[in-house]
Amino acid sequence: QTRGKPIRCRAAVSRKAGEPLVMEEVMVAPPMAGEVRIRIICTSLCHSDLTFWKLKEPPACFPRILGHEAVGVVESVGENVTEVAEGDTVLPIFIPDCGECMDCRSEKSNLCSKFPFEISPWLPRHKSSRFTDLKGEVLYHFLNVSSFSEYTVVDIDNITKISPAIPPNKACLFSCGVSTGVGAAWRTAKVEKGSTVVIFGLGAIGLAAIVEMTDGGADYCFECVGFASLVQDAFASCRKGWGKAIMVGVDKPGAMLNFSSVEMLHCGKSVMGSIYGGLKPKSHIPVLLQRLVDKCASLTLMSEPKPCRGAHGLGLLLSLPVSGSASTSHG
Ligand code: CXF
Ligand code: ZN
Repeated sequence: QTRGKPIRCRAAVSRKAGEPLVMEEVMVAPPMAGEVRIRIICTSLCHSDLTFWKLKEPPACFPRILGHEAVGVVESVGENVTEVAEGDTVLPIFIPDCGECMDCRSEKSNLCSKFPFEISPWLPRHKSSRFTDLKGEVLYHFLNVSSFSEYTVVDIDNITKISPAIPPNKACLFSCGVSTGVGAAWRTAKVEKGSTVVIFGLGAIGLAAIVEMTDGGADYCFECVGFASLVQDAFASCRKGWGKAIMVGVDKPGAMLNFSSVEMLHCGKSVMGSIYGGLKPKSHIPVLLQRLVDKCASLTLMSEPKPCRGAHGLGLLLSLPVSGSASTSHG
């Protein structure tokens, strides 16, 4: 029985920019009001983890527990949490969905204004950390999730309940990469059947954004790598009159876009930003997961391979190269 008590468990701690993560024991405090403590059963690596692992300037901060693509099981809930209960399977998602603010109630936005998205070292509601190392030093959170730990604490507004029947190694990718790509096509660009589409960067996000590819100036051009300069190429590849370049990849904080104002004015094209593909975590993710279930049922894909679990999965992940040619979900 761990409810209400601190949990001692293993985590992969990022102590210094660009240096190997350190597997160590950490303390995870019980959830405060509006929060949920979850046992991570599967986590994957997104390119944004690498970006913030390598970054030396703020908003980078260390020591930190990275990781934001994950599936977990609720271990305990804080006061006022009724949406999930102990034992539920959940997908932590880095953008909040409070369901009450003007933006969460609007179909046009996924940018909650109760907890505006920021790269913060804290959990959003109480602006504090639930992690300490065994010396009592605070460990910072990452993207409201911090999944490179056997247990983590996440705000209820950053949690979507999912069916335990979906293999965690597949559901996990909906926490960020795959949803971001699918959402960019579905919710941000609203690509119609018959449109021409170009994807710059065919990683998990780019692949998830595909409709079809044709030659010529395209109706929609998605930048999925995270190079500001490539957004200009995407913009240049758009059809005049109505073409849209959609920014999906994440460049370093501070990277600037450079467009000729005349070109912008005369061409009738637009550039759009898209975080989490414009998806609303609590309403759109169940729809996407149901599509996965339907598709996999017809393709008999759901039964293999076995999901990676807990520390074994984490260990496996950490044994992979994390620089150079490593394949990650944005890249
Ligand atoms: C990113 C979006 C921009 C801030 C960091 C996280 N999304 C997912 O990796
Ligand atoms: Zn991500």
